Amino acid sequence: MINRIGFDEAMALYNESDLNILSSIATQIREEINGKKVFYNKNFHLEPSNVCIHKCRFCSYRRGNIFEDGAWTMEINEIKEYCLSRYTPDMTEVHIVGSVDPSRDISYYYNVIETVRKSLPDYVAIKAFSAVEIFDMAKSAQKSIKEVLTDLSNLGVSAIPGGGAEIFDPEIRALICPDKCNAQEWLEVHRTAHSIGLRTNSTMLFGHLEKREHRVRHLLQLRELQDETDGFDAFIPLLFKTANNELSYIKEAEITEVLKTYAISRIVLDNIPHIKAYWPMLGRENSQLALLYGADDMDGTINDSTKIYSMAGSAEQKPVMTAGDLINMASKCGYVAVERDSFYNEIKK
Ligand code: V47
Repeated sequence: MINRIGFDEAMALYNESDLNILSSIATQIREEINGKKVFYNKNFHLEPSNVCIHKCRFCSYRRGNIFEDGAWTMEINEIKEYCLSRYTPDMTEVHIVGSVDPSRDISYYYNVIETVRKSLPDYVAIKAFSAVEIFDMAKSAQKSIKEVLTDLSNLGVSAIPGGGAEIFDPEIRALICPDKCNAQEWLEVHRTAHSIGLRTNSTMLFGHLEKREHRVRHLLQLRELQDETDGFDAFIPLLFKTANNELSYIKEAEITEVLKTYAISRIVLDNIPHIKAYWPMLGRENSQLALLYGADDMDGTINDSTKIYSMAGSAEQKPVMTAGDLINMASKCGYVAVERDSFYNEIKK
């Protein structure tokens, strides 16, 4: 690739360009890749448990055991009931991320997938388990990552969400999430998923203890893996939400910094086709702004099925959006909303 942006240039753009310039560069790139389209899907989330062995300092969702206030863990017989309570017939995806629950072994997670697969029509794609959960399943079952991913794929998983990447820099990672898989291990799970044909997403948690230079290096590491495998569909910049966690003393990043980070992500990640403005985290208006800074995807209708961001203080306490809402939001920004499936195929009515 000619004229690819490197670390120094990305830092110079980040530090020296004003918002207008970043918006226009990011918009030019997003329109070259995705035209005037803003993608969305019809989906719901399943969070089987929030009891977790890991103690990520940014997390407001985890509980240390089932007796703590706000803890939950679903039995297998509750999974089907939950799916049927959230699923509507036009949905095309269920997004499953929970925790690393010490009371569960790998057979539970396999059982969750089998149960979801049996509960929903075949055309609903299962996007399941973050790299951290998959890494820990393999470790505790003494299986290889490839074996676990192959088993999950055979049971019906067709994509992996982007969670758990946080920030790759080892020093910052040691401060915010010291006890879970490291950057190389996260990347290895995604590399292996790509090698067996699973599409995956990627993320970066920003606005905590990291600096811009750590973000740019994180983006470059994702870009390098994408050069190798071409298996990432989307990148989701995740803004650290500050309520109810051990890092609550940090002030939430200003919207100008958030938008700059979206634009820099779009500019650096020249090989990842989609940048997602995840509205349960950003809120509706800031998601619209992100569309003007390189984002081309708004995720989905959600149907009040995720608690990760409401527990961290997001304005979206019961995240529900209709397709009409998403279409209007895109159109007010000068874009055309397009319904997609989990693999960015357009759904034609
Ligand atoms: O890995 C946890 C983040 C992630 C907080 O793949 C927090 O389509 C901000 O990965 N403030 C899980 N972020 C969610 C995730 C995701 C979300 C939307 C779409 C996709 C996708 C993936 O949530 C975790 C962590 O980085 N997180 N706590 C917090 N207080």
